[in-house]
Amino acid sequence: MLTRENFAFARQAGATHLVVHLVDYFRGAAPQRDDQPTGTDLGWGLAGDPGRLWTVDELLTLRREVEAAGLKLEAVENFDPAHWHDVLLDGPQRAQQIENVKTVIRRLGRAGIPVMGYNFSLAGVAGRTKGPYARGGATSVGMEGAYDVPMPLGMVWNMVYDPAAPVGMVPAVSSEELWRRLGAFLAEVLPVAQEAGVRLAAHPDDPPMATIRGQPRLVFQPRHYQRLIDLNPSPANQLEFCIGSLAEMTEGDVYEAVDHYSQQHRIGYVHFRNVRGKVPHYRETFIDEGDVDMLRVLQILKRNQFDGVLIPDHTPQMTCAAPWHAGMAFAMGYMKAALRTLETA
Ligand SMILES: [Mn+2]
Repeated sequence: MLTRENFAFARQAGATHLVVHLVDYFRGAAPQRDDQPTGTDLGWGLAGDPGRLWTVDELLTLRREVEAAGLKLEAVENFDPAHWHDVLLDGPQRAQQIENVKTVIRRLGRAGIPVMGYNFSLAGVAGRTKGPYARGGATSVGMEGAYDVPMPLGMVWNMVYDPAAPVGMVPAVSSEELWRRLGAFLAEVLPVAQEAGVRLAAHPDDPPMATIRGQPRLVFQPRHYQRLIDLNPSPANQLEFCIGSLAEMTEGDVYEAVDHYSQQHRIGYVHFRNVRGKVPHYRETFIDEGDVDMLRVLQILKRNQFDGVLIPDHTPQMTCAAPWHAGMAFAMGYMKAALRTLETA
């Protein structure tokens, strides 16, 4: 939640920058605030108001509040499905919704927010389970097998944008068709982003399966990030670089991927989290108990002069009065110490 108290918490935990979510993932759904959504076959909740885009005033007010807490507002993460569902689905409102996306990006630029994170995905972050997966039985998320239950009409990106949609299922499209949609989206939107001084940072598929809900995915192996970069040479075409998702992928090597993409200076910001296992069987862990040597990741980023923002992304919930906050504070403390180690190496 974007409250003054949480901004103070972030600053106290040693954060310098914030990446914020403006989409309410839980609207109309069972409350699970202050934790990652997992949801049901109907996804997380209802998408927002299709007729109301984030305003410059709202964004500026948010930026001022963040700055008043001693932080910088680095990025907004994720478009609202209500504003761009037909861009993803290539539906009848696509042209108008491309304009929505352009408007949001221009407004971010006017509000001085340099990065927009996005996830070009049909099924979205679906198919994960929740359980006592992390150290000491801490509640975390993971995957216990493929999830290809078809997606009902009116749904995309694991949210419902049209509760009155007719009964039926979203027809599956080919992987090539989804890449075509992404390419068209980037070609239309990146020039606007570049002019607005905003970089668009793409998250890989979470979970990184070839299909979820029978729909294709784009970036589910490390090499697919290169295909995305090569689609469009604009310097605004960047990556929301998720170490956890990369580690969950079945091919490649997470350290090689970090080296390869940080050398190209296309990383918008980093999701710095750890995981054990690979799809379709993995679990999100505390930052110091997963398969990834997080210090080695930092060393590679430093060697390649990455100077952007790292965020903890998600962490397991700790058993206490403030499970989310404790998890985040633990990750932040670890990150601060790891960065210090790097400075003195
Ligand atoms: Mn991530």
